[in-house]
Parts: sequence; structure tokens; C-alpha cells
Amino acid sequence: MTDCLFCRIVAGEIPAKKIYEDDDALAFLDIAPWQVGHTLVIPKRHVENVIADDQVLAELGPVVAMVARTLQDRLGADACNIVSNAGAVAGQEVFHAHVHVLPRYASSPGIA
Ligand code: DGP
Repeated sequence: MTDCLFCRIVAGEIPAKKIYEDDDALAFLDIAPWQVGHTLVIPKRHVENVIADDQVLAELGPVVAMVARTLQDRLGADACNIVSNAGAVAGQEVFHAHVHVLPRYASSPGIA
């Protein structure tokens, strides 16, 4: 068994509220949302963060954009932030690449 939390979510060993899944990527709700609909998009393969190789951002980009548009449409969000922390000093706590998709609401600006 891997000790990577997000690899364990990919493997189905830890439950998550999945938003989207394909052969290479998974999107699921963040357990500690900064905004309603806060979603994480991850590669299924283990990569430490989004700058650990040259491919991962290109692979995740189309999924991030599609998830962000879908969240905006479904939740009535007005905008979104796309954020990725790469490295502990930047705030990365889970060392499996992930992109935060944060829907933003004009009626509830929130903290992000
Ligand atoms: P970061 O600080 O950028 O590494 O963000 C990691 C995010 O992962 C943080 O917003 C909380 C989320 N998270 C941590 N553990 C779990 C978990 O077990 N399930 C889910 N769905 N999200 C998690």
C-alpha cells in the first residue's frame, strides 16, 4: 500500500466526492473547502507536484479548464481561481501534484 494520500484516493482506498474521472486524471471535492465547490484536479500517476516534470501541467490543463467551466455553470459561480502550490514553502501539504479549482461568487467573496 502506498503512503501517498492522493494515490490512495485514486486507488479507491480513501473515499472522495468525485467530480470527474478519466484514464489519466481525477477531480474531487477538497475535504477542507475554501469556497463552495472547491475541487482538486490530480494526475492519476504519482508526480510530486506540478513542476516535478514537463508533462503534468499540459496533461492536467484541459481537465482543469473543463472542471472550472462545469463548476461555474452548475454552481452559478461568477469566476474562479486556479491555484497550485509546488513545494512546502509555497504551502504544498500533499505531495502528489494537484490543482485547486476555486469557484468564486460575487455574492460571497470569501477568503481565497
Ligand atoms: P495543498 O496545501 O496545496 O497541498 O492542498 C492540499 C489539499 O488537499 C488541502 O486543500 C486539503 C486537501 N485534502 C487533504 N486531505 C484530503 C483528503 O483526504 N480528501 C480530500 N478530498 N482532500 C484532502
